[in-house]
Amino acid sequence: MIQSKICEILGIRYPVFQGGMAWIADGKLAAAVSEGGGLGIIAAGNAPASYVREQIRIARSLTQKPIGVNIMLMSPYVEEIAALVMEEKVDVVTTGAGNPSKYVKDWQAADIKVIPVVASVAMAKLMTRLGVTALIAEGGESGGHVGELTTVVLVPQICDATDLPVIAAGGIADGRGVAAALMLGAEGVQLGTRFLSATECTIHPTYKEKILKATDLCTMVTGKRLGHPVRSLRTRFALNYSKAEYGGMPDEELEQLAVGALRLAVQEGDTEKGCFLAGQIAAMVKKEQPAAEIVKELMDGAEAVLKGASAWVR
Ligand code: TUI
Repeated sequence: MIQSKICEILGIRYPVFQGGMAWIADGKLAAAVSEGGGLGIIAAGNAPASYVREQIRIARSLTQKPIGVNIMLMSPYVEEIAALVMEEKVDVVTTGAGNPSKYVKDWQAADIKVIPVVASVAMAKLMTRLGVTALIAEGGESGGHVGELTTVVLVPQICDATDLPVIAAGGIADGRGVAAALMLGAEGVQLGTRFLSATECTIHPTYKEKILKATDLCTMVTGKRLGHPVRSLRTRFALNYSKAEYGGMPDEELEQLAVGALRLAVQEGDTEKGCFLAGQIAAMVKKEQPAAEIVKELMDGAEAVLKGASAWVR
């Protein structure tokens, strides 16, 4: 069985995090992953604090195991949610899309383990100085808001820059990806797209179907012009957005085009106006299955790969 320090630190069986996908990673999905031995993470996204509180309570009603909340630092509700996670005593906070420095001390004082996503070596060093618990190094293969570097390039550099445990994210679909991440120096992995196919994931059936039918070149990045590149499925919406982006649509109009697009995909399955966030591994998601089975399959797969690889060493 593969167990690393991060399992001990967090009190989890397998070093597998389920990514905090906005509007998708709710209390039900997070609880299922935690029950399966990984770390389930509720996404705050752009949702109000009341939604996040409700989801935390749902998760707590379904599992006694540790759960996390992902705070999207660009959210208009970030201050309220930063306070809420302390009131609700969540076990772990992960952050994304920015610098969480100003909240770290308070969270630590509340006994919350803080695990920020870092997209650069400079941010990894800064977070290490603040004494966070671990770091997530997320490469640009991931879905949603993406950084510049790929996982295979980012992870070893982050590992070299810190003594903290590093969790690799972006482009990981199965045991091979988990094994590769461990070989790069990571102690654990975070997956988002793979969990879209979980039985407990309550996205619109159209969203699930699109993931299950995806092929290798079916994601694209839009939003670079406004400074917020986002990877999603190559749908009518994404292609129209891209055309507008490179066709000179004014910034305010372009921003308007994306408002509510995520919710429309997740809740309505709207392929005309919805933005279906997905990572490059969408094509490797083959079937719907319980979250716990996904976690187990990832770790059994990694173990088999690592055992096989060690046989090459003379
Ligand atoms: O955050 C994500 N993925 C996301 S957030 C999101 S919602 C959104 N909606 C519209 C525009 C943008 C986002 C959908 N998917 N992943 C974690 C992540 N964090 N990736 C990259 C980063 C990151 C970027 C900059 C972390 C730190 C950072 O620091 C910048 C600074 O302040 O120095």
